[in-house]
Amino acid sequence: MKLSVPGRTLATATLALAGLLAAGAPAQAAQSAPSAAAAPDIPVANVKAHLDQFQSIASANGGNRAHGRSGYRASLDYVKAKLDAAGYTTTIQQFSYGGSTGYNLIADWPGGDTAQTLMTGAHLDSVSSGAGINDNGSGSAAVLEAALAVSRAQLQPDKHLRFGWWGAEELGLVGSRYYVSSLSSTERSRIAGYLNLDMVGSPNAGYFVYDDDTLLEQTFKDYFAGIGVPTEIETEGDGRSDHASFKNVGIPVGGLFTGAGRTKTSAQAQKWGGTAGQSFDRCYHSSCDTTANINDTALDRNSDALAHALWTLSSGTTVPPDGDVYENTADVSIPDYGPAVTSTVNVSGRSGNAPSALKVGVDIKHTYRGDLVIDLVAPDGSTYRLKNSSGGDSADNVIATYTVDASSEAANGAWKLRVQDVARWDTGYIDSWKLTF
Ligand code: DTR
Ligand code: CA
Ligand code: ZN
Ligand code: ZN
Repeated sequence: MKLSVPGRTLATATLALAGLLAAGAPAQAAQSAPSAAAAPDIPVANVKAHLDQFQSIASANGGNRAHGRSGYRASLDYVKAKLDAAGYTTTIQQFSYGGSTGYNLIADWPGGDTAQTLMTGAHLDSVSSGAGINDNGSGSAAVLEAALAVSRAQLQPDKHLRFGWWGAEELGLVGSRYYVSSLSSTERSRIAGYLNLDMVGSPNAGYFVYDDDTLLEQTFKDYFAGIGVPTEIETEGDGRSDHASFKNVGIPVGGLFTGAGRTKTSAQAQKWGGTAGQSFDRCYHSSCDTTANINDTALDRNSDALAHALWTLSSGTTVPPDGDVYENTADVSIPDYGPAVTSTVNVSGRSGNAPSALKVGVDIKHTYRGDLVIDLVAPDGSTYRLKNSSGGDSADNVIATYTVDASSEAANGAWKLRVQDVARWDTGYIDSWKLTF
């Protein structure tokens, strides 16, 4: 157990993101973003010009931009050249998959606090059956144009901005997983958030916002509310694009999506226009996913929403909120379908009671996390339920920060995290947990 001054731990990074939006804002407006300079409009014509280039590249390289094919590397070289000319520091990361060489492109905008990096990304590869202009030329082009807008503005944000274009997403998030796995835990904790754009120009568009990190979600929703466009929570996305690679290691994620093969309902057509009973993108993973398969309005709105998020989230102080962290990093194995286990954090030297917003950062590696019941047990034995079991939650790992009103509890004493696996077959362990006062 160690007392660590708020540094770059995951929980702190999450809180720092909270702090980012709250810091500098009056206490009563804790959720409002600090006054950031307004983002510029992203000219959709510029985004479409990148799509034209991706289309030409596909046409000149066997009709696609897939992993392992010449069209992918040509797409990456195009994006890299634009960024190099705009003053970015670019890096090509190479990996192997399926007998072919894959590539990620990473671009850093010089300046800003690298201990609080805001990252944005999109997969650059297509499926082998087509040019992949909506999936995911649209996301790649929108992220590229937002990065170029940062350069045009010579933005000097408080946070460091990093952008990524991923290889081999269509084969299973291969490139983004490779990138994240190449980071040390310290490097991961320096990424305060990751924004993902995958399919943001669907012809029969919906306006979906990822519902992972609350602050990132709200930032995007605020933008769309500001232009009078209703949004829905992205429900089919968990694990379905590159944000999952970041979320799986506890990095706060957000993103935008205009829909793939699912069908638009009548209610959705009422609020968004388009055609009910038709899929959002009838050319999903098909050869007809060309520049003719783009809804310009959707592409424009999502590009502008990304610029809004970048300008908003990258400003604000880098000082994480006050607080002392008490942590236990010892692994504790959780018996399958067995008795509860506990991990203890001893708090001492504090006066009075614990806060009404005690942060409980939890990092549990466990397959099928729906098996798990998680409680915080105060020194006097009072129990606070953090997570119930859930038969439908088949995702892995519980990497989360819970907020508990512990104001009726004395601060000092032995606090315990109690975890029980209440269903058979899946196993795991408490990796670490922490209290932030
Ligand atoms: N897997 C993505 C398309 C996709 C399907 N559902 C979602 C939800 C959120 C983002 C992307 C997607 C692909 O084919 O690249
Ligand atoms: Ca625009
Ligand atoms: Zn995609
Ligand atoms: Zn796809």
